[in-house]
Amino acid sequence: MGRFLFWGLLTATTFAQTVPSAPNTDSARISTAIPVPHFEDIAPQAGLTVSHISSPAARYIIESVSGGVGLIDCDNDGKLDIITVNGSNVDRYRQQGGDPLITLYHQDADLKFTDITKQAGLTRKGWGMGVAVADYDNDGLPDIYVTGYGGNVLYHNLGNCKFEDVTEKAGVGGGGLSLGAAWGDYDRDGHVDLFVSRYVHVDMKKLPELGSNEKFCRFRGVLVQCGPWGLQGETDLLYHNRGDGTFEEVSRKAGVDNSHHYYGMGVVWADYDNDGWPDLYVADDAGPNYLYRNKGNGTFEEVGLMLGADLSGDGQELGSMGVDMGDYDHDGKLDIFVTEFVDQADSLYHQGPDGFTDVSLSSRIAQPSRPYVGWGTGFFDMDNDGWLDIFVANGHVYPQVDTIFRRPVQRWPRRRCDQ
Ligand SMILES: [Ca+2]
Ligand SMILES: [Ca+2]
Ligand SMILES: [Ca+2]
Ligand SMILES: [Ca+2]
Repeated sequence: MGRFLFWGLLTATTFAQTVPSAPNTDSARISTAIPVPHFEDIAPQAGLTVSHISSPAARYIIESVSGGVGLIDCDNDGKLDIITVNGSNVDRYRQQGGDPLITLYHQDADLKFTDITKQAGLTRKGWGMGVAVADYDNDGLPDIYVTGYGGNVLYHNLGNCKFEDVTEKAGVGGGGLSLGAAWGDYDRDGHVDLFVSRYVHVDMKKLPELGSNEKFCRFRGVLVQCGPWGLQGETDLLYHNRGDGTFEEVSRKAGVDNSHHYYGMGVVWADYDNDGWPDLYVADDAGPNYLYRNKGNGTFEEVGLMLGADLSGDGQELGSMGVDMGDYDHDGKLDIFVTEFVDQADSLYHQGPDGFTDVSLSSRIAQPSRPYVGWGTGFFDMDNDGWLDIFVANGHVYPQVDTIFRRPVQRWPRRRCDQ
């Protein structure tokens, strides 16, 4: 999701000059040596103007998640179109069943986009969370899968950016609070399959009120939303594509159903062991992550624990959100990057001969990532030098933290000067 957010809303323009001299620190010396590409936010003038619907107060955990972005060439004109996920909030969901799950922008000439959501038939309402694009029926037209609260949606592309809601027929409605989705042909039968991660159980009629529990609804002494600790986690879903427009939910049979009920977030398919079978990584919030090795017979085994790709380098369960895989050091083995909660270093799992090692400290990723809650992410080569870079979209789940961060952040430099 992060990768799509990045490419969808920002366009590289020029390369900046070398950064001026800075204090004598290691990080400063590195930044002076490497020219950094500049990016310009062109979303408003490009017509990408539909507001994301959310609740700034984030009174409930469901109000602190949502907001994927996807790219699709919905009419095969050679130019990418943009899908944004809209979100909702508790009041709107209760009163009107939420909001249209997504907005589809068609790319016209000169980098201008037009909102074609309605004429495209993408009108299902709910509470959108994520989006994944693939041609599930091999007709040459990319289709759209949207995750959300209260039911997911599969939109079949009819051509010319017109879509039909085929969720019921395909049997991929899911339910609960679904967040991540990733398409991958795990059994290599030529029909792409679909994995969906789900987060916590949410009952809209019985939401735990902000600050209502001393243990689970406080952050650094401040009353905040409740969860995910103390809430029931949902299972995950794997839909096998039958090739006739319908799917079978096989997560339990395949061994990827998340029987521990961890809080599922970002997901990615990739063949980490280069055996030709796509494997699966699931980032779980506040718990161990899963690395599922594809055994090639329709089933998977969890190897994240054995290979050292499930916890931080010092064995801590982290609040994992986004994930991507890429071979950042060109040794022929895929590595894993995972974004984490505030006060936790984002994880960079380097794959060696005997498994994975969290190298977030030695790679200098740890320090800049600790102050933030990391969300969507992606490996990409921002300056075309052949080496993968990493983008992270940061945010927070507790708007109330502003009240506790404001003073210490402002006072810190003054205290140093006084010494
Ligand atoms: Ca299709
Ligand atoms: Ca398949
Ligand atoms: Ca594999
Ligand atoms: Ca590597």
